[in-house]
Parts: sequence; C-alpha cells; structure tokens
Amino acid sequence: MADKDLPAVTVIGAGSVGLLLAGDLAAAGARTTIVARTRAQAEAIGRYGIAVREADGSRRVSHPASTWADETPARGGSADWVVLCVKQPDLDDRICGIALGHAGAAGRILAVQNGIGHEEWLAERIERSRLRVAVTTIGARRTGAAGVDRTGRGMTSIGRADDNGAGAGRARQAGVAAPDESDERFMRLLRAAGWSCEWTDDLRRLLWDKLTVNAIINPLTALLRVPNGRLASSPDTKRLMRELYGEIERLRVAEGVPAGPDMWERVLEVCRRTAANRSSMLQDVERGRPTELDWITGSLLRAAERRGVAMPANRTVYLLLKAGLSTGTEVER
Ligand code: KPL
Repeated sequence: MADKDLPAVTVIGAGSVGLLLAGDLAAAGARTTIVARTRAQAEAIGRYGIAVREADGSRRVSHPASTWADETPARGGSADWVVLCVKQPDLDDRICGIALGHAGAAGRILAVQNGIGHEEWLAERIERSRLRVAVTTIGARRTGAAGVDRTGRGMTSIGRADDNGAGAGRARQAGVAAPDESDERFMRLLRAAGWSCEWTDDLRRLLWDKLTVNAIINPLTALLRVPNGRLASSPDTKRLMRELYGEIERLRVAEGVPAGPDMWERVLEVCRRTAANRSSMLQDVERGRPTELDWITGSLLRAAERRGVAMPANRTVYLLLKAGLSTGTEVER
C-alpha cells in the first residue's frame, strides 16, 4: 500500500537506474510512477512489476504505476518529485515537457545524468528553484523489460543546479545552498528505500569527478570490448588510461575544478570494484544503441577547445570509437 505521507515520485526512464529507483521507491511504500519509452515496456512493468535482484541472488518484486512517454499529462500532474533517469542523448524538450506534465505546481525535477552541461541546459527550461541535480555511483544492470540487478550500492549526492562550484562559497554564505524541507523529505525517502544519499554544495566538482571516471573507463571498454576490471589489470591498458587521465587533469585545472590528489587512484578503484561489469557505453555499443560518447568524451573535447588545452589521446579514442560506431563494426562477445 502506498503511503500518502511520503513524497509522490515519478521516475522518467526505465533503463537500469530508472527501474532500480522506481522498484526501490515502490517497495519503500512511496506513490511511485515509472514512465517507460514504449507502451510494451510500460505494460510489462504493469503486468509483472519490477523485479530487483540483489548480489546474493535474492529477488524482490514491487509494483509502481507505469505509463509510457506518449501517454503523459500535458500538465496538472501531482508528483512532488520527478526524477529524470534518461541518458543525456535522450534529454530533450519532449522529455522536459513530460517531466513538467507529471510534476505538481511546485514539484521538483531531479536530473540524474552522466557528463556535464545538462544542468545548464535544464536550467534554461525549468526554474532553478525547482531543479536539482544528482551524481550517483549506484550500480545497476537492466536484465529485461521489468528486471534489474543491483550491482553496487554507491552514493547519490544531490545539490542545486546553480551551485556550480565557483558560486558554492557565495551560495553557502548566503545560505541558499542548504537543502529545504522538500529536499530533506526526499532524501529521507531515498534512505528508507536503501539508497545512501547526501546533500552537496560542491556539485560541479562531483560532476567532474564522475565525468573523469566515465571518460576513462567507458570509451576504453567500449573500444577494446572488455569488462571494466581488464583496464586496470593490464600494464598496456593502464598506460592508455593514464594518458587520458593526464589530459583530463590538465583540463580540470584550466576549468577551475582541479582533480583531488586521490583521483587517479579512485579511477583504478572503480575498475577493480566493478571488475566484472561491462560499462554502460560498452553495453550500448553491443546493443547497437546510441552511446553517451558525445556527452562524455565529446563534452571534454568541447571544453578543451574553449580553454585551448590539447587532448590528443582523448581525441584519438573519440575518433576511433566514432569511426567504429558509424561503420557498425561487428561486436565480439
Ligand atoms: O558508471 C559507469 C558506467 O558504466 O557508466 C562505470 C563507473 C564505468 C561502471 O561501469
């Protein structure tokens, strides 16, 4: 039974993170709706519920309401929170319209994307006071239309879209970076649903940290067709990682978000911790789906061009992947 005292949440996007979040929120008793891309997936979720499988093999099924993108209210929704779990390539005006259609008049919109730039794009379309951005290291792998494996607990950090690092100090002084009651309620719900989460007023650094990890692991695993762990376990691939990292480190200095002293070690640690995982970009390549390359390496290259920083290794990896993707190279399994 859904609990009326908990915030009502709509999750947009029924990929791995969206399914896991909607499944966990519904299991925690929140009024939860998930918006799938297709009618077929929405019907599968409606019929079978979302099955979440844990690392120990146990399985739990919960039953959020489900709908699909073309069946969305134009306005007048009642969600307290709408969580955008679509990938950057799918974040467009139509998705914004769907989010606003589901949100109540003061409903918050929370963006959960990899890369950078989406927070600024969204802030041009949604009032900043309602917009929140999350950086998550949760691990999930979709196993079917309504099934998902939890592959890592991770941390989800939430902050305001306008808290872009440079302004963080000022925002803190002015007291605007703190979470309000609605933010606190939502984070309590997330914790009750088993998600570790925290408020951050250093969103820009976290976005860059996640981007650093993704810009090294995702393109290399997609190019070499290997699981994450293989990158750090071979001296040759590790050297390649280090080349990409050195360039990103220099770009981060030019951007005013320098990498912390432990950043390189953290990239290696993610490889080890997720050793058996196939990165999301490799999975996209294997399934012939659009990848986030332009929003991950592409966004780095655009920033590098603006700052006049050379990134030959990242550029070569980008071009090689683009060429492979456009020729639809057969994938080894
Ligand atoms: O976030 C990831 C992804 O696959 O997109 C990593 C951290 C590389 C884990 O697979």
